[in-house]
Amino acid sequence: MIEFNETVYRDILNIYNPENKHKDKLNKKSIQDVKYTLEFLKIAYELNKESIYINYMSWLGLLLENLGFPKNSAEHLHESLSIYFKTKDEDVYSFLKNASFKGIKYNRFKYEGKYKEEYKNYLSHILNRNKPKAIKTIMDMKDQDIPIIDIYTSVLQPTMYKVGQLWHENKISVAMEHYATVITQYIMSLFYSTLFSNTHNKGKLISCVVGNELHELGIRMISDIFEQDGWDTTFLGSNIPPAEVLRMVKSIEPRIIALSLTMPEHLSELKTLISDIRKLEVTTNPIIFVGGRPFILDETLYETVNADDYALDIEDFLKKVKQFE
Ligand code: B12
Repeated sequence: MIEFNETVYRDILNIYNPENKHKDKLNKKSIQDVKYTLEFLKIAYELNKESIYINYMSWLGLLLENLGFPKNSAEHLHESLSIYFKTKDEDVYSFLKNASFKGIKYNRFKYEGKYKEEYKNYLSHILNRNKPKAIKTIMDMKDQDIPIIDIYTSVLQPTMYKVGQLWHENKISVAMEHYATVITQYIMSLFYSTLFSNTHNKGKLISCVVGNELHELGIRMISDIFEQDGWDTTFLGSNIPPAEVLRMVKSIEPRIIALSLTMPEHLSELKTLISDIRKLEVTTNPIIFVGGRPFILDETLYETVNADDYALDIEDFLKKVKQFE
Protein backbone atom coordinates (compact mmCIF):
# COMPACT_ATOMS: atom_id res chain seq x y z
CA MET A 1 0.00 0.00 0.00
CA ILE A 2 1.50 3.37 -0.99
CA GLU A 3 0.46 6.59 0.71
CA PHE A 4 0.89 9.99 -0.92
CA ASN A 5 0.91 13.51 0.42
CA GLU A 6 1.83 17.04 -0.61
CA THR A 7 5.56 16.41 0.04
CA VAL A 8 5.55 13.41 -2.29
CA TYR A 9 3.84 15.47 -5.02
CA ARG A 10 6.41 18.24 -4.67
CA ASP A 11 9.36 15.83 -4.58
CA ILE A 12 8.18 14.22 -7.80
CA LEU A 13 7.46 17.60 -9.37
CA ASN A 14 11.02 18.64 -8.51
CA ILE A 15 12.37 15.68 -10.48
CA TYR A 16 9.87 16.26 -13.31
CA ASN A 17 10.32 20.01 -13.57
CA PRO A 18 13.35 21.18 -11.51
CA GLU A 19 13.72 24.64 -13.10
CA ASN A 20 10.15 25.64 -12.37
CA LYS A 21 10.70 26.02 -8.61
CA HIS A 22 6.91 26.14 -8.11
CA LYS A 23 6.66 29.71 -9.32
CA ASP A 24 5.00 29.99 -12.68
CA LYS A 25 1.31 29.50 -13.31
CA LEU A 26 1.80 26.02 -14.79
CA ASN A 27 2.96 24.83 -11.41
CA LYS A 28 -0.49 24.49 -9.87
CA LYS A 29 -1.57 22.48 -12.89
CA SER A 30 1.59 20.37 -12.72
CA ILE A 31 1.00 19.54 -9.04
CA GLN A 32 -2.55 18.49 -9.96
CA ASP A 33 -1.23 16.32 -12.79
CA VAL A 34 1.26 14.62 -10.48
CA LYS A 35 -1.52 14.08 -7.92
CA TYR A 36 -3.95 12.55 -10.47
CA THR A 37 -1.16 10.45 -11.95
CA LEU A 38 -0.31 9.04 -8.52
CA GLU A 39 -3.99 8.23 -7.95
CA PHE A 40 -4.05 6.23 -11.17
CA LEU A 41 -0.71 4.62 -10.34
CA LYS A 42 -2.03 3.66 -6.90
CA ILE A 43 -5.18 1.98 -8.17
CA ALA A 44 -3.31 0.28 -11.03
CA TYR A 45 -0.67 -0.99 -8.59
CA GLU A 46 -3.17 -2.15 -5.98
CA LEU A 47 -5.21 -4.06 -8.55
CA ASN A 48 -2.03 -5.17 -10.33
CA LYS A 49 -3.37 -3.84 -13.64
CA GLU A 50 -0.74 -2.17 -15.78
CA SER A 51 -3.36 -1.32 -18.41
CA ILE A 52 -5.01 1.24 -16.09
CA TYR A 53 -1.76 3.15 -15.75
CA ILE A 54 -0.82 2.79 -19.42
CA ASN A 55 -4.23 3.98 -20.68
CA TYR A 56 -4.14 6.92 -18.32
CA MET A 57 -0.60 7.95 -19.31
CA SER A 58 -1.33 7.84 -23.03
CA TRP A 59 -4.50 9.91 -22.36
CA LEU A 60 -2.48 12.36 -20.22
CA GLY A 61 0.21 12.64 -22.91
CA LEU A 62 -2.33 13.91 -25.40
CA LEU A 63 -3.99 16.19 -22.83
CA LEU A 64 -0.67 17.83 -21.90
CA GLU A 65 0.31 18.21 -25.53
CA ASN A 66 -3.01 19.91 -26.26
CA LEU A 67 -2.43 22.25 -23.33
CA GLY A 68 0.89 23.36 -24.83
CA PHE A 69 3.28 21.17 -22.82
CA PRO A 70 6.20 19.53 -24.69
CA LYS A 71 5.33 16.44 -26.76
CA ASN A 72 6.89 13.78 -24.50
CA SER A 73 5.65 15.20 -21.18
CA ALA A 74 3.87 12.01 -20.08
CA GLU A 75 6.95 9.90 -20.81
CA HIS A 76 9.04 12.39 -18.89
CA LEU A 77 6.62 12.21 -15.95
CA HIS A 78 6.80 8.41 -16.10
CA GLU A 79 10.61 8.57 -15.93
CA SER A 80 10.41 11.00 -13.00
CA LEU A 81 8.13 8.59 -11.14
CA SER A 82 10.59 5.76 -11.81
CA ILE A 83 13.47 7.82 -10.43
CA TYR A 84 11.44 8.70 -7.34
CA PHE A 85 10.23 5.17 -6.57
CA LYS A 86 13.60 3.52 -7.30
CA THR A 87 14.79 4.52 -3.83
CA LYS A 88 11.40 4.73 -2.08
CA ASP A 89 9.50 1.57 -3.01
CA GLU A 90 11.01 -1.31 -4.95
CA ASP A 91 7.65 -2.94 -5.79
CA VAL A 92 6.16 0.23 -7.24
CA TYR A 93 9.40 0.78 -9.14
CA SER A 94 9.25 -2.65 -10.76
CA PHE A 95 5.54 -2.12 -11.54
CA LEU A 96 6.48 1.12 -13.32
CA LYS A 97 9.29 -0.60 -15.21
CA ASN A 98 6.83 -3.17 -16.62
CA ALA A 99 4.17 -0.58 -17.40
CA SER A 100 5.95 0.95 -20.33
CA PHE A 101 3.68 2.95 -22.61
CA LYS A 102 6.30 4.20 -25.06
CA GLY A 103 4.85 4.23 -28.55
CA ILE A 104 1.29 3.62 -27.34
CA LYS A 105 -0.96 6.10 -29.07
CA TYR A 106 -4.20 7.42 -27.63
CA ASN A 107 -7.03 6.58 -30.06
CA ARG A 108 -9.00 9.59 -31.17
CA PHE A 109 -12.73 9.04 -31.46
CA LYS A 110 -14.14 8.66 -34.99
CA TYR A 111 -17.76 7.84 -35.82
CA GLU A 112 -18.79 6.11 -39.03
CA GLY A 113 -22.19 4.67 -38.08
CA LYS A 114 -25.47 4.56 -39.96
CA TYR A 115 -26.93 7.85 -38.66
CA LYS A 116 -23.82 9.85 -39.43
CA GLU A 117 -25.74 12.85 -40.78
CA GLU A 118 -28.01 13.09 -37.73
CA TYR A 119 -24.96 12.67 -35.49
CA LYS A 120 -23.14 15.51 -37.26
CA ASN A 121 -26.21 17.78 -37.08
CA TYR A 122 -26.91 17.05 -33.42
CA LEU A 123 -23.26 17.62 -32.49
CA SER A 124 -23.03 20.89 -34.36
CA HIS A 125 -26.31 22.20 -32.86
CA ILE A 126 -24.98 21.41 -29.41
CA LEU A 127 -21.65 23.09 -30.09
CA ASN A 128 -23.51 26.15 -31.41
CA ARG A 129 -25.74 26.05 -28.34
CA ASN A 130 -28.80 25.79 -30.56
CA LYS A 131 -31.10 23.86 -28.27
CA PRO A 132 -34.27 23.94 -30.44
CA LYS A 133 -32.42 22.54 -33.47
CA ALA A 134 -30.64 19.89 -31.39
CA ILE A 135 -34.00 18.73 -29.99
CA LYS A 136 -35.63 18.87 -33.42
CA THR A 137 -32.90 16.68 -34.96
CA ILE A 138 -33.74 13.93 -32.47
CA MET A 139 -37.51 14.41 -32.51
CA ASP A 140 -37.48 14.12 -36.31
CA MET A 141 -35.81 10.72 -35.88
CA LYS A 142 -38.48 9.75 -33.35
CA ASP A 143 -41.22 10.83 -35.78
CA GLN A 144 -39.66 8.62 -38.44
CA ASP A 145 -40.06 5.71 -35.98
CA ILE A 146 -36.32 5.16 -35.70
CA PRO A 147 -35.94 2.90 -32.65
CA ILE A 148 -34.87 4.66 -29.45
CA ILE A 149 -31.95 2.27 -29.07
CA ASP A 150 -30.60 3.47 -32.44
CA ILE A 151 -31.03 7.10 -31.45
CA TYR A 152 -29.19 6.44 -28.18
CA THR A 153 -26.33 4.38 -29.60
CA SER A 154 -25.93 6.00 -33.02
CA VAL A 155 -26.44 9.68 -32.24
CA LEU A 156 -26.46 10.56 -28.53
CA GLN A 157 -23.60 8.28 -27.43
CA PRO A 158 -21.17 9.14 -30.26
CA THR A 159 -21.96 12.83 -29.77
CA MET A 160 -20.98 12.56 -26.11
CA TYR A 161 -17.80 10.68 -27.01
CA LYS A 162 -16.94 13.40 -29.52
CA VAL A 163 -17.66 16.10 -26.93
CA GLY A 164 -15.20 14.31 -24.61
CA GLN A 165 -12.58 14.27 -27.32
CA LEU A 166 -13.04 17.98 -28.02
CA TRP A 167 -12.55 18.71 -24.31
CA HIS A 168 -9.46 16.51 -24.33
CA GLU A 169 -8.12 18.47 -27.28
CA ASN A 170 -8.69 21.69 -25.35
CA LYS A 171 -11.22 22.87 -27.95
CA ILE A 172 -14.24 23.13 -25.63
CA SER A 173 -14.69 23.79 -21.91
CA VAL A 174 -15.98 21.62 -19.08
CA ALA A 175 -19.06 23.88 -19.11
CA MET A 176 -19.77 22.78 -22.70
CA GLU A 177 -19.42 19.15 -21.55
CA HIS A 178 -22.07 19.88 -18.90
CA TYR A 179 -24.27 21.65 -21.45
CA ALA A 180 -24.12 18.70 -23.86
CA THR A 181 -25.06 16.39 -20.98
CA VAL A 182 -28.00 18.54 -19.92
CA ILE A 183 -29.45 18.74 -23.45
CA THR A 184 -28.97 15.01 -23.95
CA GLN A 185 -30.61 14.20 -20.61
CA TYR A 186 -33.52 16.47 -21.48
CA ILE A 187 -33.99 14.71 -24.82
CA MET A 188 -33.87 11.33 -23.12
CA SER A 189 -36.65 12.41 -20.78
CA LEU A 190 -38.84 13.15 -23.82
CA PHE A 191 -38.82 9.43 -24.60
CA TYR A 192 -40.17 8.41 -21.21
CA SER A 193 -43.82 8.12 -22.16
CA THR A 194 -42.80 5.54 -24.76
CA LEU A 195 -40.15 3.81 -22.66
CA PHE A 196 -42.19 3.25 -19.52
CA SER A 197 -45.45 2.08 -21.04
CA ASN A 198 -44.31 -1.51 -21.52
CA THR A 199 -45.15 -4.52 -19.41
CA HIS A 200 -42.48 -6.11 -17.26
CA ASN A 201 -42.04 -9.71 -18.27
CA LYS A 202 -38.30 -10.25 -17.93
CA GLY A 203 -37.36 -9.77 -14.28
CA LYS A 204 -35.89 -7.05 -12.11
CA LEU A 205 -32.74 -5.04 -12.76
CA ILE A 206 -31.02 -2.57 -10.42
CA SER A 207 -28.52 -0.14 -11.89
CA CYS A 208 -26.34 2.66 -10.57
CA VAL A 209 -23.06 4.50 -10.82
CA VAL A 210 -20.41 3.58 -8.27
CA GLY A 211 -18.70 5.95 -5.79
CA ASN A 212 -18.81 9.70 -6.25
CA GLU A 213 -18.45 9.22 -9.95
CA LEU A 214 -20.49 11.74 -11.94
CA HIS A 215 -20.72 10.02 -15.31
CA GLU A 216 -24.20 8.57 -15.37
CA LEU A 217 -25.54 8.98 -18.89
CA GLY A 218 -24.39 5.56 -20.13
CA ILE A 219 -26.02 3.55 -17.38
CA ARG A 220 -29.15 5.70 -17.62
CA MET A 221 -29.38 4.81 -21.32
CA ILE A 222 -28.96 1.16 -20.43
CA SER A 223 -31.69 1.36 -17.80
CA ASP A 224 -34.08 3.08 -20.26
CA ILE A 225 -33.57 0.50 -22.99
CA PHE A 226 -33.89 -2.42 -20.58
CA GLU A 227 -37.12 -0.92 -19.26
CA GLN A 228 -38.43 -0.73 -22.82
CA ASP A 229 -37.28 -4.30 -23.39
CA GLY A 230 -39.52 -5.60 -20.59
CA TRP A 231 -37.26 -5.45 -17.52
CA ASP A 232 -38.53 -3.95 -14.27
CA THR A 233 -35.67 -1.50 -13.75
CA THR A 234 -34.63 0.50 -10.70
CA PHE A 235 -32.06 3.12 -11.70
CA LEU A 236 -30.43 4.70 -8.65
CA GLY A 237 -28.35 7.34 -10.45
CA SER A 238 -25.01 8.53 -9.11
CA ASN A 239 -23.55 9.41 -5.71
CA ILE A 240 -25.53 6.78 -3.86
CA PRO A 241 -23.97 5.47 -0.62
CA PRO A 242 -22.94 1.78 -0.94
CA ALA A 243 -25.07 0.88 2.12
CA GLU A 244 -28.14 2.17 0.27
CA VAL A 245 -27.33 0.08 -2.80
CA LEU A 246 -27.07 -2.98 -0.56
CA ARG A 247 -30.37 -2.16 1.14
CA MET A 248 -32.06 -1.81 -2.26
CA VAL A 249 -30.63 -5.09 -3.55
CA LYS A 250 -31.85 -6.87 -0.42
CA SER A 251 -35.38 -5.47 -0.66
CA ILE A 252 -35.89 -5.67 -4.44
CA GLU A 253 -34.09 -8.98 -5.03
CA PRO A 254 -33.14 -8.27 -8.66
CA ARG A 255 -32.09 -10.81 -11.26
CA ILE A 256 -29.44 -8.48 -12.69
CA ILE A 257 -27.29 -5.80 -11.05
CA ALA A 258 -25.66 -3.33 -13.45
CA LEU A 259 -22.82 -1.24 -11.99
CA SER A 260 -21.26 1.56 -14.00
CA LEU A 261 -17.88 3.22 -13.65
CA THR A 262 -15.99 5.69 -15.82
CA MET A 263 -13.07 6.96 -13.73
CA PRO A 264 -10.71 4.14 -12.67
CA GLU A 265 -10.04 5.73 -9.28
CA HIS A 266 -13.40 4.26 -8.16
CA LEU A 267 -12.41 0.67 -8.98
CA SER A 268 -11.60 -0.27 -5.36
CA GLU A 269 -15.01 0.95 -4.24
CA LEU A 270 -16.58 -1.08 -7.01
CA LYS A 271 -14.68 -4.20 -5.92
CA THR A 272 -15.76 -3.71 -2.30
CA LEU A 273 -19.38 -3.13 -3.31
CA ILE A 274 -19.43 -6.31 -5.37
CA SER A 275 -17.95 -8.29 -2.51
CA ASP A 276 -20.55 -6.84 -0.10
CA ILE A 277 -23.41 -7.63 -2.50
CA ARG A 278 -22.20 -11.22 -2.65
CA LYS A 279 -22.39 -11.48 1.14
CA LEU A 280 -26.11 -10.59 1.09
CA GLU A 281 -28.63 -13.37 1.19
CA VAL A 282 -30.68 -12.74 -1.92
CA THR A 283 -32.87 -15.56 -3.19
CA THR A 284 -32.57 -14.52 -6.85
CA ASN A 285 -28.77 -14.93 -6.74
CA PRO A 286 -28.27 -11.81 -8.91
CA ILE A 287 -25.81 -11.69 -11.78
CA ILE A 288 -23.46 -8.74 -11.40
CA PHE A 289 -22.52 -6.92 -14.60
CA VAL A 290 -20.07 -4.04 -14.80
CA GLY A 291 -19.45 -1.59 -17.61
CA GLY A 292 -18.14 1.83 -18.56
CA ARG A 293 -14.97 3.23 -20.07
CA PRO A 294 -12.30 1.22 -18.17
CA PHE A 295 -14.06 -2.03 -19.12
CA ILE A 296 -14.06 -1.02 -22.78
CA LEU A 297 -10.32 -0.38 -22.59
CA ASP A 298 -9.50 -3.66 -20.80
CA GLU A 299 -11.63 -6.72 -21.46
CA THR A 300 -10.33 -8.68 -18.45
CA LEU A 301 -10.84 -5.91 -15.89
CA TYR A 302 -14.27 -7.24 -14.84
CA GLU A 303 -12.50 -10.31 -13.41
CA THR A 304 -10.25 -8.10 -11.27
CA VAL A 305 -13.31 -6.61 -9.52
CA ASN A 306 -14.96 -10.05 -9.28
CA ALA A 307 -17.98 -9.16 -11.41
CA ASP A 308 -19.76 -11.97 -13.26
CA ASP A 309 -19.47 -10.27 -16.64
CA TYR A 310 -19.21 -6.95 -18.45
CA ALA A 311 -20.60 -5.44 -21.65
CA LEU A 312 -19.29 -2.82 -24.04
CA ASP A 313 -22.55 -1.01 -24.73
CA ILE A 314 -26.34 -1.35 -24.70
CA GLU A 315 -26.52 -3.83 -27.57
CA ASP A 316 -23.75 -6.02 -26.19
CA PHE A 317 -25.46 -6.01 -22.77
CA LEU A 318 -28.87 -6.93 -24.24
CA LYS A 319 -27.20 -9.86 -26.02
CA LYS A 320 -25.41 -11.05 -22.89
CA VAL A 321 -28.46 -11.01 -20.62
CA LYS A 322 -30.59 -13.00 -23.09
CA GLN A 323 -29.53 -16.19 -21.33
CA PHE A 324 -30.97 -14.93 -18.02
CA GLU A 325 -34.41 -13.90 -19.33
C1 B12 B 1 -20.33 14.04 -20.08
C2 B12 B 1 -18.98 13.87 -19.47
C3 B12 B 1 -18.78 14.41 -18.21
C4 B12 B 1 -19.89 15.03 -17.40
C5 B12 B 1 -20.73 13.90 -16.73
C6 B12 B 1 -22.19 14.32 -16.52
C7 B12 B 1 -23.15 13.21 -16.22
N1 B12 B 1 -24.18 13.57 -15.47
O1 B12 B 1 -23.04 12.08 -16.65
C8 B12 B 1 -19.06 15.90 -16.40
C9 B12 B 1 -18.89 17.29 -16.99
C10 B12 B 1 -19.63 16.03 -14.99
C11 B12 B 1 -17.71 15.22 -16.45
C12 B12 B 1 -16.73 15.39 -15.49
C13 B12 B 1 -15.45 14.88 -15.60
N2 B12 B 1 -14.90 14.21 -16.61
CO1 B12 B 1 -15.96 13.52 -18.04
N3 B12 B 1 -16.75 13.02 -19.68
C14 B12 B 1 -17.94 13.17 -20.15
C15 B12 B 1 -18.01 12.59 -21.57
C16 B12 B 1 -17.85 13.74 -22.55
C17 B12 B 1 -19.24 11.83 -21.95
C18 B12 B 1 -19.66 10.68 -21.00
C19 B12 B 1 -20.90 10.08 -21.58
O2 B12 B 1 -22.00 10.51 -21.26
N4 B12 B 1 -20.74 9.17 -22.52
C20 B12 B 1 -21.87 8.58 -23.29
C21 B12 B 1 -22.31 7.25 -22.70
C22 B12 B 1 -23.55 6.75 -23.41
O3 B12 B 1 -21.25 6.34 -22.93
P1 B12 B 1 -20.60 5.45 -21.75
O4 B12 B 1 -20.58 6.22 -20.50
O5 B12 B 1 -19.32 4.92 -22.26
O6 B12 B 1 -21.66 4.28 -21.55
C23 B12 B 1 -21.79 3.17 -22.47
C24 B12 B 1 -20.80 2.03 -22.19
O7 B12 B 1 -19.65 2.42 -21.51
C25 B12 B 1 -21.59 1.01 -21.45
N5 B12 B 1 -21.76 1.09 -20.00
C26 B12 B 1 -21.67 2.15 -19.17
N6 B12 B 1 -21.97 1.77 -17.92
C27 B12 B 1 -22.27 0.46 -17.94
C28 B12 B 1 -22.64 -0.43 -16.92
C29 B12 B 1 -22.89 -1.76 -17.25
C30 B12 B 1 -23.29 -2.72 -16.18
C31 B12 B 1 -22.74 -2.22 -18.59
C32 B12 B 1 -22.97 -3.63 -18.92
C33 B12 B 1 -22.34 -1.32 -19.61
C34 B12 B 1 -22.13 0.00 -19.27
O8 B12 B 1 -22.88 1.15 -22.03
C35 B12 B 1 -23.15 2.56 -22.18
C36 B12 B 1 -24.18 2.76 -23.25
O9 B12 B 1 -23.79 2.19 -24.49
C37 B12 B 1 -16.78 11.63 -21.54
C38 B12 B 1 -16.23 11.25 -22.89
C39 B12 B 1 -16.33 9.74 -23.14
N7 B12 B 1 -15.51 9.23 -23.99
O10 B12 B 1 -17.14 9.05 -22.57
C40 B12 B 1 -15.83 12.41 -20.63
C41 B12 B 1 -14.72 11.67 -19.88
C42 B12 B 1 -15.20 10.33 -19.39
N8 B12 B 1 -14.45 12.59 -18.70
C43 B12 B 1 -13.23 12.70 -18.46
C44 B12 B 1 -12.72 13.51 -17.43
C45 B12 B 1 -11.20 13.64 -17.35
C46 B12 B 1 -13.55 14.17 -16.53
C47 B12 B 1 -13.11 15.02 -15.34
C48 B12 B 1 -11.97 14.46 -14.49
C49 B12 B 1 -12.67 16.39 -15.83
C50 B12 B 1 -13.69 17.05 -16.73
N9 B12 B 1 -13.63 16.81 -18.02
O11 B12 B 1 -14.53 17.76 -16.24
C51 B12 B 1 -14.42 15.13 -14.52
C52 B12 B 1 -14.52 14.02 -13.44
C53 B12 B 1 -15.85 13.96 -12.77
C54 B12 B 1 -16.01 12.83 -11.76
N10 B12 B 1 -15.52 13.00 -10.55
O12 B12 B 1 -16.58 11.82 -12.07
C55 B12 B 1 -12.35 11.84 -19.36
C56 B12 B 1 -11.84 10.59 -18.64
C57 B12 B 1 -10.42 10.25 -19.05
C58 B12 B 1 -9.77 9.19 -18.23
N11 B12 B 1 -8.52 9.36 -18.00
O13 B12 B 1 -10.34 8.21 -17.83
C59 B12 B 1 -13.30 11.60 -20.59
C60 B12 B 1 -13.06 10.28 -21.32
C61 B12 B 1 -13.11 12.79 -21.56
C62 B12 B 1 -11.81 12.71 -22.32
N12 B12 B 1 -11.78 12.24 -23.56
O14 B12 B 1 -10.79 13.09 -21.83
N13 B12 B 1 -17.57 14.45 -17.57
